[in-house]
Amino acid sequence: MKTYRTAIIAAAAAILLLVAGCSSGGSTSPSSGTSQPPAASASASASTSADAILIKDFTFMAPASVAPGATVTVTNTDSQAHTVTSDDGASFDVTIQGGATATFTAPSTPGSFAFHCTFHRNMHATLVVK
Ligand SMILES: [Cu+2]
Repeated sequence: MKTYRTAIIAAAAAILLLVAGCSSGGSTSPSSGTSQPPAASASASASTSADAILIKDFTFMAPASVAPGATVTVTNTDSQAHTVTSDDGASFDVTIQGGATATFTAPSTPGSFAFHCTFHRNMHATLVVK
C-alpha cells in the first residue's frame, strides 16, 4: 500500500516535471518547411486499352472491334448508372454506376453483338467481336 502511494507521488512529480519542461521550452511551433501536398490527383488514365467502351451523354462509344474473350472496360462518365446489356440477353450484361468503371468479358465467338442500356432503352450500340 505504501509503495503504491509512493509510486503515484513519483508519477505525479514526473508529470509536473514534464509539463514544466515543456512550457519553458520557448518556441512551440514545430512547423518544418516540408509541407506535403495532399495526394496529387494522379488520375492518369493508364488504361488506354482498345477494348474499351465509353459512355458519355447517354451515348455508347464502342471500339471498332474487340478480340474474342477480351476483357472490355466500360467507363461511364455520366452521373447516372447505365448498363451494357447484349440484346440477346445472354452474351454480356454489366451495370456501370455513374462516374464508375466496370468490365465484362466479350463473347468468345466472333460476331456483331447489339447491346443496349436497360435503364435507357434509346441507348444502343454494337460490339463487334473478331
Ligand atoms: Cu443508360
